[in-house]
Amino acid sequence: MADAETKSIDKATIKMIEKAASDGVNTAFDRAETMKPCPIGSVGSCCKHCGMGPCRVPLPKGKEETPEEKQKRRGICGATAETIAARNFIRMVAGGAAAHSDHGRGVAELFLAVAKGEAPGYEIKDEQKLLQLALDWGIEIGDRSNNEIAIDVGQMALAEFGKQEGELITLRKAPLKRQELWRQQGVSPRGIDREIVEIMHRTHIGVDQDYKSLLRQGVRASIGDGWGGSMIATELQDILFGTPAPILGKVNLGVLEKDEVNIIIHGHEPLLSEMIVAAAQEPEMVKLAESKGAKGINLAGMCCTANEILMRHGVPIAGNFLQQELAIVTGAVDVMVVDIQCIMQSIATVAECYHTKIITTSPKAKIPSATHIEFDEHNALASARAIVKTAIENFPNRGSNIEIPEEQNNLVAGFSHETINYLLGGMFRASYRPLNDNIINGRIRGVAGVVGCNNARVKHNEAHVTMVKELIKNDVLVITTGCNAIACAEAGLMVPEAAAKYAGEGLASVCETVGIPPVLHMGSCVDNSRILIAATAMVKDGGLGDDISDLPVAGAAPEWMSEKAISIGQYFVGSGVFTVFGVTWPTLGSDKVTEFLFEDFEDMYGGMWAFEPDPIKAAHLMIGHIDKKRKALGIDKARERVLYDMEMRRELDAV
Ligand code: XCC
Ligand code: SF4
Repeated sequence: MADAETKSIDKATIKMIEKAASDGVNTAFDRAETMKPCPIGSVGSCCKHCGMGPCRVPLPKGKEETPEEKQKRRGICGATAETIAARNFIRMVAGGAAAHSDHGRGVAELFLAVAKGEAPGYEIKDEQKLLQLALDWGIEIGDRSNNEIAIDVGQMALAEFGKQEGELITLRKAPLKRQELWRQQGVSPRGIDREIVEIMHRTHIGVDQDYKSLLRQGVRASIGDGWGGSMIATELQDILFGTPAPILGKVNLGVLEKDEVNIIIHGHEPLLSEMIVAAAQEPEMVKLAESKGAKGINLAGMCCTANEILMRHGVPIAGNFLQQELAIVTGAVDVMVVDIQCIMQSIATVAECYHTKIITTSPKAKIPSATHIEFDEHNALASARAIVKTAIENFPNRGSNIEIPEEQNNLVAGFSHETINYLLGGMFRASYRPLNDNIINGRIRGVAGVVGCNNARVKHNEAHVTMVKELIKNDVLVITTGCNAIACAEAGLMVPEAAAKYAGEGLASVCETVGIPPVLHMGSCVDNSRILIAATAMVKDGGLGDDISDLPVAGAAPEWMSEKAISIGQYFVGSGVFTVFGVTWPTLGSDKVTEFLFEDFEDMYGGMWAFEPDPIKAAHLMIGHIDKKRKALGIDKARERVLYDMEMRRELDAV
C-alpha cells in the first residue's frame, strides 16, 4: 500500500487507511491500485450487448483512416464506434434514472400507504407542502382532509411512473420556455419507466444505430429522472418527513462514540432511517443499551441517507462513499444497516475482520454474508427496533482493537428551496429577489451546483474541495448535494465563518448579511431536483433571462463514479446547464459522440457537457461560462464596478 496520504486529503480517512493496512484489511483504496481500469471499456468502446461480442471498437490509430479500414472498424453486427459509445452512455443514464426513480416509487408507495392509514408510525409532517403540491397537480382541496388529499397525490405520483403518453405532470414546474424547448426537441418524457425501458430497447442489438437519436433518448429519460422520479422522491419525502430547515450538525468519522452503541445508517432511502431514529430514542432501547454497559445509542449516517437524516434530525454524518469501509475499520461500529445504492459489497468482508454486523433491509439489495432484516413499511417501527436491538446486543462483542479518529467538523445543512426562499426574503415576502439582485449587482458572480460521488481512481475529496474553494474564492455561490456536500463539510466549508475565510469579498459580504455559509447543503442525490427548482425560482424572479440556460450558473461532479451521476449530469445539461465532470469521460472512444455532447448540445439545449479532471481548470471553465452568461444578460459591467469599489475600499483601508 502506497503512502496513505496520497489517498485522501482528509486526516480521519488517512488514519483509517493506515489502520486498515496494519489490520491486514483490504479496502477499495487497495483494490484501486491493483485493478487497473480496462482502457477500452473506460472510453465506452466495448460492447457486450449480444453473444457475438464483446466487441472492441476503439478510435482509429492513425489520423487518416482509409475507407477500407473504416469498414472494418466495427462490431460483428456492424455497429460503429459512435453507436457503441452512445449506447453505452445512455445505458448509464438508464441505470441512474432507474435507481433514482425506483427510490421515488418506493417513497410514493409508502406515501400512499400512510395516507390510507396503513403505515403506522408515519404521518404527514408538512401540510403546507402537501397543499401546494395538490394545487400544482390540480387536485381538489376544498374541505377534504389531509389524508384524502394525500391519497390523490400518492395515486397520481405513482401513475407518473407507468404513464404511457402525454407529458409528466412534474414538468410543469420548469420554466415555460424550457417546457417548450423540450417539446421541440422531442424529449418531454411520457412516463418515467417508459423512457428507461425505451433505452434498453433501443440499445439492444440491431435497433437504434444513429448516435444522435440514441443520445436524444438519453436526454428524455434523464429529464424523467430529474424532473420526474427524483423530484417526486424529494417532494413526497418532504411532505412525509418534513421539509428541511437549517440545522447544525457534525461530520466525519470522529462522530462515532467510544462508549456508546454505534449504528451507521448507510444508503439512500429515508423511509427506514426515520424509524431507526425514532426507535433509538425509545427509553426501553436506551435502558437496554445501558444494561449492556453502553452509555447510550449513537446514530450516524453514511452517504445520502446521512444527508437525509442530518437535514431533518441533526443526526451526525460519519462520512461519504469512500469512507464506508473505513468506518468499520474503527472497530467501533456495532451495526451498519444499509438499504439501497452505493453500498460496497466489501463492507461484509471488512466487517468479518471486526465485530460489526451488516444488516441489509431492502428486498432489492442483499449481500450474501449479511444479516437480512427486511423493512416492512406496514410495521416499520418493529423492523427498526429489531435493528437497534441487534446493535445493542452486539456492543459487548467489541474487540480491543478500536481507534476512532478525533476529526469532526461542524456544518449547517438543510438548505431546501423553501429555506433559501425564506432566508433571503423573509417570511412575509419570501423570494429569490435578494439573490437575483446580488447576482445582477455583481457581488455574487453566479451559482454553481457541485455534486456527486467519490471515485477511488482519484484522491478522496481532493477534487471536490479544490473546485469548491476555487469557485467561492471567485464569488460563485456553491449549492451542493450527495458526497460532495459531505466532502465540503469535512473540509469546514459549511459553516458561516467559512465565508470570511474562503469566499471572495462580494460573496462573503452577502453570506455575512444573510448569515449563511458560502456552500449550501441541499441534500441527497434525489435532492438535485431541489437545484432544478432553485434555478427555476431564479428565472421566475426575473432579471436573469427567461430560461435556466440564461442564468449565470454551472454544474459539476468532480469525483463522479455512479451511473446516477451521469443521469443527473444529463438532466442538468438537458435543463440548460453547462456541466463539467472530472476523473474520466465514458465516450472518449468516439470523437463524434463526445463533440455532440460537448458542443452541439449547447445549440439544442442551451446546456452542454465538458470533461476536465483538473479541478482548478474545471472551476475556471464554469466561471468562464458564468461570465459568458453575465455578458449576454448585460450585467458584466456591474460586477466590474463592484470589484472596483472593493479595490478602492482596500486602498482606503490601507491609508
Ligand atoms: Fe452514491 Fe448518493 Fe454518488 Fe455518493 S454522491 S457515491 S451516487 S451516495 Ni449522489
Ligand atoms: Fe458486437 Fe454488435 Fe453484439 Fe455489440 S451488439 S457485442 S457490437 S455484435
